Amino acid sequence: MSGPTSDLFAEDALQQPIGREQIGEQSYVLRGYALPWIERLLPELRHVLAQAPFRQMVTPGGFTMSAALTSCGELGWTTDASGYRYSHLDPRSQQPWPALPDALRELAVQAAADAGFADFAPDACLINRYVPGAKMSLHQDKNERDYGAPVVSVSLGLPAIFLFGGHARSDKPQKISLFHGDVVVWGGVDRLRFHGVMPIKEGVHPVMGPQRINLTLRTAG
Ligand SMILES: O=C(O)CCC(=O)C(=O)O
Repeated sequence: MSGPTSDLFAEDALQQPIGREQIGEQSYVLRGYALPWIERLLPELRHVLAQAPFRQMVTPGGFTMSAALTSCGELGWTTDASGYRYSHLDPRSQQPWPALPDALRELAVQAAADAGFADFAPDACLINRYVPGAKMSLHQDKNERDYGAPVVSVSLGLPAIFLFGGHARSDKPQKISLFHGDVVVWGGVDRLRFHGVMPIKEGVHPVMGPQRINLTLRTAG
């Protein structure tokens, strides 16, 4: 191949690391792991978003989150003035959240198993949409009923710098670049580590456009 398209892919190939990187005792980045699922994943995602569109949510402290959110699965994570919680109904439509799609579940279960967590049974997938400038502050995932199951987090679209901290908010986080198709899995002794996302840089992803979408699967109920 020649011309600008092949150059673009050549640059991507140089930029995107491959394989499995250990980032904690029981935490891994699985580089490009979701790519073989993408063709099935994107129509599933469009179907979910048609039923439960992205919306801006407000924290209990009154701040509007810069990432827009929605969910699929039996339980969806929400936040408003009265707190953070999982609910069976989408508060906007008062309907159940869209079902967890098959390819997304398969991908998450297989990624968890490859990272050492057999029998992952996700019942909640939070979907975050970041436009350039949007971020996620350091936080712990603590609204799930038990912490035995890992968190599986799929990145699509624009690259991001993922912050992976320790068990105290003040612990200096590792800065990990995440690209389209990367999957991060953390659990076990690392399950409650602080994590977040730095502001997304301006850009247009060739498949996803000017945005990053993150799908985070958990066992919540
Ligand atoms: O967007 C990401 O990579 C992380 C999302 C996240 O931290 C969360 O949903 O709890």
